[in-house]
Amino acid sequence: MTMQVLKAFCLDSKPISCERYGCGHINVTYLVVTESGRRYILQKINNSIFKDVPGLMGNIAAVTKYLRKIISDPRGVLTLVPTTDGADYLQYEDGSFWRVYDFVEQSLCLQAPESADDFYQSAVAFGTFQQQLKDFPAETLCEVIPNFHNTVDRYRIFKEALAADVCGRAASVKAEIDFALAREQEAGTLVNMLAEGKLPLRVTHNDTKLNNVMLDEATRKPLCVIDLDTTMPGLSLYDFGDSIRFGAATAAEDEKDLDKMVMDINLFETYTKGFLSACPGLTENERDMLPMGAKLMTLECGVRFLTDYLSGDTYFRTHYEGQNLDRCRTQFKLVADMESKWDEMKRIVKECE
Ligand code: ADP
Ligand code: GN1
Ligand code: MG
Repeated sequence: MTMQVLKAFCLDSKPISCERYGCGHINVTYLVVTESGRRYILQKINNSIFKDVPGLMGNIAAVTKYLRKIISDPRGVLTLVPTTDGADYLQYEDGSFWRVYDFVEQSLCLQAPESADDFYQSAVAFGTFQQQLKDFPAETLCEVIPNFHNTVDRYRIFKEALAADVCGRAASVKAEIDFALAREQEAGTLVNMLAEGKLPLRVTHNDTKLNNVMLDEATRKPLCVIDLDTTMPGLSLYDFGDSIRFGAATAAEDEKDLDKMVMDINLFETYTKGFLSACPGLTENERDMLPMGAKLMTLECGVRFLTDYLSGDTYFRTHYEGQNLDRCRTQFKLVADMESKWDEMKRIVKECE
């Protein structure tokens, strides 16, 4: 079927192979090689997670077109290969959605940092993405997943799940519920600042993991960020915060031994330095709120895991009973750890000025 799909795209010559590729969790990715030896990435877009594929592809096309005008290196931005009809994606006869990108050659895509510098370079990559898009009209992009980081709305859904308590689990997780509720007011900080015009609406990536950055094989410096599916209007602090939540944590998201889970302050410093060096265009309020971004993205994620636990694990895939509760606990442990390191986090941000 993939060979049929490929016929609809303007490749340089006939495709001779098409094999599953990479370690992504969302889309189905293939490496395509043509007769000339040229390589492409073919992806079947996950339209059960992404309900509005035309909207999503419109975002990717607009953002990459904008970046293409300001970046000269061909590997510096993802390049969509058009269909023979001149479209950015194909809806195949069975209803599935497909797109093709030029393969980013001579690159590395790491699953985990091999050194602190790899983490630093991922910060540079996402900081650069933010900086390059600082004048892009973010409000013209569609909200691929509505209210994705609207922490206030996430609390509303959490409280609904708590009231419904469909699995009868609430009584056994009182400590976690109390932890979340004690921070409800603070959880609205960023959303409120956005509403009051104190933080600018930006283009955000929303999946700032290391394996969404392509590094130059020779220099190990960033070439571009990939996986633009969740690119939408948001706050710069969402991208910064989620990177810290995931990348500066010392244990896995579902670690049971909470003593192992803290925020590594050195990694916080490494990421902050990389992000700010690449993104000098942040406003003073944005810079001031970087620690808050880290804390609230972590709190929000913990609340989402707790909500899913209370609702019977319907959103996040689980591999064992109670995994979402374990995930919630690591996130709340990280939040508590950030609270204990708050002054240091603030100092690090100040020292980067
Ligand atoms: P998912 O949403 O499933 O994570 P990605 O768009 O991140 O999908 O792609 C999965 C993997 O495929 C990436 O981690 C990367 O290794 C590889 N990949 C994606 N796009 C390209 C590209 N244009 N050039 C080279 N490799 C790519
Ligand atoms: C999901 O798909 P993945 O694992 O990259 C989730 C993120 C959460 C993350 C927590 C679309 O990301 O928001 O932070 O799990 N993505 C979506 O592990 O809900
Ligand atoms: Mg990915």
